[in-house]
Amino acid sequence: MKLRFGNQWLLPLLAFLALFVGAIASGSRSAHAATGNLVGSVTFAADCSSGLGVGITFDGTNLWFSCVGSATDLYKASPTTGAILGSFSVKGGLGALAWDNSRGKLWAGAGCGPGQGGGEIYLIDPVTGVGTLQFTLAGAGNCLDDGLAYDGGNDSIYWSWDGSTVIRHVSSAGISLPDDGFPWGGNACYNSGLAIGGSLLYQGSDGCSHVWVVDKTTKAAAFDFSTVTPGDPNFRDEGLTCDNVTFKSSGKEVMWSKEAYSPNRAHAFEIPSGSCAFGGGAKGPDLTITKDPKPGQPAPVPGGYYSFIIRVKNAGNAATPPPPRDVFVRDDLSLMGTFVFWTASAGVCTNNAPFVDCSRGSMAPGEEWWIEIRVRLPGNACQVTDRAVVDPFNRIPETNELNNSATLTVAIPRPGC
Ligand SMILES: [Ca+2]
Ligand SMILES: [Ca+2]
Repeated sequence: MKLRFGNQWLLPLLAFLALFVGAIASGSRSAHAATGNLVGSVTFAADCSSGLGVGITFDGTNLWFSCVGSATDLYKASPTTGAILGSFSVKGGLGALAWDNSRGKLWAGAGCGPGQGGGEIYLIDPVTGVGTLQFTLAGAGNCLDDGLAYDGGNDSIYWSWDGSTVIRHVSSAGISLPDDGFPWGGNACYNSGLAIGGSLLYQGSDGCSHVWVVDKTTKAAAFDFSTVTPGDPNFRDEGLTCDNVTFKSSGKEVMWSKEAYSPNRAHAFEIPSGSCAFGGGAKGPDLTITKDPKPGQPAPVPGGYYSFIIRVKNAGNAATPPPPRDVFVRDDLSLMGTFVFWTASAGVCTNNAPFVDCSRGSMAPGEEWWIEIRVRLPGNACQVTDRAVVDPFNRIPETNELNNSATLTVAIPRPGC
């Protein structure tokens, strides 16, 4: 937004009327012209004490919005009724918001709170409302950030300050990326809201009521659409957020766009299906593994039996791509002992000494798989060690390939060790 003052007294009535006009407009257009159709509107049950709030984001269930220069600067609200479900005093002022579905937290920019210069980027716990400064970006023109997007595809942040025509692109640690500082996609006004949840970057334009969409890598224009809202003539794009959930029953995915001035409200515009998942896009498959001694067994003795438990999890939360198939674990017993037996929550293990190879079918997001392996320990070792690897031949692409092995070392008390 460009900071300004406006006459807003007609807006409650006009926002109400917009629902009806928008519905008529949607119904009168062909299915081919769906992008940009007004799908829904919400007026939140609380205004900011300053009268200004630019941030909006969707966490998969609810909308969150922020307030500039206000003691209460963060609200959680229903996307359908606008009812307030939670409120927080985080920093005395917040700007743009972006839900991070990988971390389950909110990224937030500055909103003219005490001491803020405009470049501060916070990560906020949605339960406690505690916000922690992550880094501060240079280049802010004033104390307000009105554009922030989190890209779960590569754990990065897009940021543009109030009145900007360039967009910063940094890692989640604030490190400049190769395309950092690229020009925005619009041809008039300034960039305000930013949103991403796939390969496209959505860019709002305060003052021009238009959303420009570019390929995030090449920056080539993909499409654009108007957000001029009948019955709400002062409405402009300040914050943007993708929502592929709220209107799913009607087969629609939307971009919420938030107005800065009271009454606190947002309109939802249809976007192409699959083009922008909430929260920066879901996290794809990520197999993880741990290995621990089986609890409750006697202390290890030379030549005795010993059991350990391997736990594999698909830590991703993505419905697409499909869950990884043929998940495979190789456990190396060469420095551990001799195989005795296995048992598992799913799948089959085979003794291919010195390996135990275990395989099962697909693993849905969040699904866990445990394998218990029993060995006979050597009679002459002071300690044994064992390494298990999931997807050892890397046949499954994952968001993190570096967390696929676990090592267990067990000391065997005996004289001379
Ligand atoms: Ca992994
Ligand atoms: Ca892999």
